[in-house]
Amino acid sequence: MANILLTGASGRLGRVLTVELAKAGYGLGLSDIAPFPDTVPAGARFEQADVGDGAAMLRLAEGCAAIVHFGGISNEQPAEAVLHANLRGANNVFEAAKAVGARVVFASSNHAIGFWDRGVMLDEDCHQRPDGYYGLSKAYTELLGRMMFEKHGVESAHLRIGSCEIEPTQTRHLSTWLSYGDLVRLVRACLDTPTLGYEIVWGCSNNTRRWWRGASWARIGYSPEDDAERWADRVSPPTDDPITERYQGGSYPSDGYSRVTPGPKDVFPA
Ligand code: 15L
Repeated sequence: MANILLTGASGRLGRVLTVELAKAGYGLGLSDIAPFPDTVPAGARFEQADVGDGAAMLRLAEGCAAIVHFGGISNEQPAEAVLHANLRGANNVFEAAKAVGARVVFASSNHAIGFWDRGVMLDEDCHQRPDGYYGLSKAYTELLGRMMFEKHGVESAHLRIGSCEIEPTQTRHLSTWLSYGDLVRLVRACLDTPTLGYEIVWGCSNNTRRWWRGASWARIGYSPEDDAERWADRVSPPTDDPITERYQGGSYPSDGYSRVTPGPKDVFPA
């Protein structure tokens, strides 16, 4: 099986991927700015490194067929912090991929499109509508991947992950949930498909109430098996915040929101 570099290995999703990709037989190089909290699987190696360190990323990517990039900041934070970890980090990962001839599987996020109204069915090529600096960093990396593919032939998949949790706990999750099992199926599909090209991919399960049409799923061979609907009678009810409840990004659009009059619903055609 191919050698893979996994950034963000010490994070919640990185730890899930570490176990499952090792079990599936991929050769794993693991990296994170934080120490790895679990036992490193047999045959894998871990090196503590900052994704903002380009030389380290290049060294770690040597001999890898793919970089699964889950490193960086994973929630809304001040712009300066996001710029270093997520923009500089993404540049370093893509430069390393270009240098060693690897493909990139990137943990993008629904927050790249978080200002779309709920209930609007979106395709992968809808307008990016980031709901904060974090979402903006994901939108940037999606565009970085496009440039890297068109200019240098670097293949990449940008997984617009919804809510990857053990189980859905909020009403919004009935639309946005990605089960751990489907996360692993999704990443493996991106690693195993013979030709990846450049793809934006919705990172959700086969939720009855999802807002995202997965046209790219068939191209990469991803078949989600789970559906959040099973939890419909157990999730917490909607909040009383109209901004949170209006937009797909949930609490992120509402974080620091200072617009006086609500934005019109039809700024962009879906
Ligand atoms: C994300 O991108 C975050 O990393 C995660 O912590 C959740 O907030 C998720 O989005 C979500 O929208 O539920």
